[in-house]
Amino acid sequence: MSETRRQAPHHVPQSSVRTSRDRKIDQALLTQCLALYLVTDRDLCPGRSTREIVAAAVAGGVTCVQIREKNSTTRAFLEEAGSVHHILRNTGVPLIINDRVDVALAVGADGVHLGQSDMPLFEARKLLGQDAIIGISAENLDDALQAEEHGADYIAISPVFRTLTKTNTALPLGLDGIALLRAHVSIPVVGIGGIDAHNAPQVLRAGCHGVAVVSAIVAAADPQQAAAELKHIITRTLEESCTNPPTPAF
Ligand code: TZP
Ligand code: MG
Repeated sequence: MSETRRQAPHHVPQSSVRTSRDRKIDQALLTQCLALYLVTDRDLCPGRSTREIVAAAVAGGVTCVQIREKNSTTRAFLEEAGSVHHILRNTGVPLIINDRVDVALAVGADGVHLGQSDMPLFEARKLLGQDAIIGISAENLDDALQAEEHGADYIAISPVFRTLTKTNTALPLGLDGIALLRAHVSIPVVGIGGIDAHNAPQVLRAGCHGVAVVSAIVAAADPQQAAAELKHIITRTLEESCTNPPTPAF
């Protein structure tokens, strides 16, 4: 894992998500990095490379990037992750690898994102160490409670709404599901699944610290503009929520 101190973009305080204390994740900073979380999908951007999409999305203001390669060879995944790592260097935007702890280690990514049938958190933590960011997809309250208990750094509530991007999802948890999970865990939570510029404010008002999107940026005609629009909406909604915090549910 590289110890490079990343230069934060304007929206992220000027320090690394990883700090030099015991547990190296700075949770407040990680929470900010989850505000607009891009998950890549090469099948949704024919004619454009994942690198181009990531560069445009970062210029538009995404605060975290996850490389998700479901149909690639290990070598192609490594190459993609390596070049995205290069793009993100000195931006303050963390690089997260979907599913593959080995790829994360090989490219020196900031962390991994694991689903319920991927490597268990405990094993991933053993391999990656205390200063890696590990996110877990939670499809219900039990998943979320277990993820927090086992030391996840954040949870992705998955899916919030119906989506065509991923076919093997659990039933959508909806806004009530966000409120329920958020009421029972104290680590940061992002929503994923069917989120776009129209419904992002509802997802944040229901209790998510950020939104994770695939098609809203990757499949947009202008990914930079799509990211910038989402970022603007998210920033405004989060600022409003600071003055009007959501009523705790359940
Ligand atoms: N995990 C749960 S839903 C999903 C993933 C990767 C896909 C979300 O895609 P979109 O296009 O933002 O609905
Ligand atoms: Mg997975």
